[in-house]
Amino acid sequence: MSHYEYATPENFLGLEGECATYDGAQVVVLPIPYEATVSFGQGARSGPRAIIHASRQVELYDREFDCEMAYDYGVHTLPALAPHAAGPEAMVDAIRACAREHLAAGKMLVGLGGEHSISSGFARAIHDIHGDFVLVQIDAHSDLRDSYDGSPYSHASVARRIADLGAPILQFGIRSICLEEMDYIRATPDTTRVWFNEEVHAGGHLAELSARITGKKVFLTIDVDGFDPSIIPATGTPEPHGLTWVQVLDIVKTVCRNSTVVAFDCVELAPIPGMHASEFITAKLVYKVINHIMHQRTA
Ligand SMILES: [Mn+2]
Repeated sequence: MSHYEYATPENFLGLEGECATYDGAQVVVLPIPYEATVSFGQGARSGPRAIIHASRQVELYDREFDCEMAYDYGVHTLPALAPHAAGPEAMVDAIRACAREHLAAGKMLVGLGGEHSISSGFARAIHDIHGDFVLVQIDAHSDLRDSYDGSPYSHASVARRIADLGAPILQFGIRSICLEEMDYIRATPDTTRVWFNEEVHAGGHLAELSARITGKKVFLTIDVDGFDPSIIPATGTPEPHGLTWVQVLDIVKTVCRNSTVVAFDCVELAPIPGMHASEFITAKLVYKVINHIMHQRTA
């Protein structure tokens, strides 16, 4: 057997043993390579596989917590959820049914997209299992159109579909928006709060974020295009003047310290062949976010 080359398992972080089994893991990663309603650059369907592959090279030791945290909480990676041929609404239902099963089992659920419409399925499952929750969204786009390209389940309408569930919507880094969305934001100031990119760059947003989520359940969704494209260029609709690594993590830390994060997803990575920085940075981000969530859960 020693003649055979050793290969790290093709799961999130490349974990082996008890901590990678379903029963032995508190965190479950669900890859959703779904891409049907994208408007511009293609490739989000390759996102989950690229993130998982890159994650095997992410250092498990996290200096911030002074331990190899993944071994403490355990991470099980599920097989990828197959795209539903009947269209976006059927896909949302399929994601909802799958997510509900793992939330009901008490797992911290992590979705890897895929296009942003997958978050609608997660949100419905969270609503089914946990009831009221707040959406915290990091994104270049507010995704608040009532429909886009004729579909209410488009990735460009995902936040609106989640608002339909009664969830307050808190958004950070928005810098591409249409008039319909601006009108909606102005009409719903109590339930929709948007910090545009220049407001995040100016600072001062964390105190209000904290006040709006304290004691509540949160669904955290990170569209990688929320980052500046100089950090993560591999996404379908990159926008300039995005958030930095530190700005995103400050928002994540504030969310984790002041609320209970019940699910998290990371979407819209569209890998550029031969340019692996984006998937590695995304993999590191996902591990970092999980560490903050699980640190708070076990504190
Ligand atoms: Mn976006």
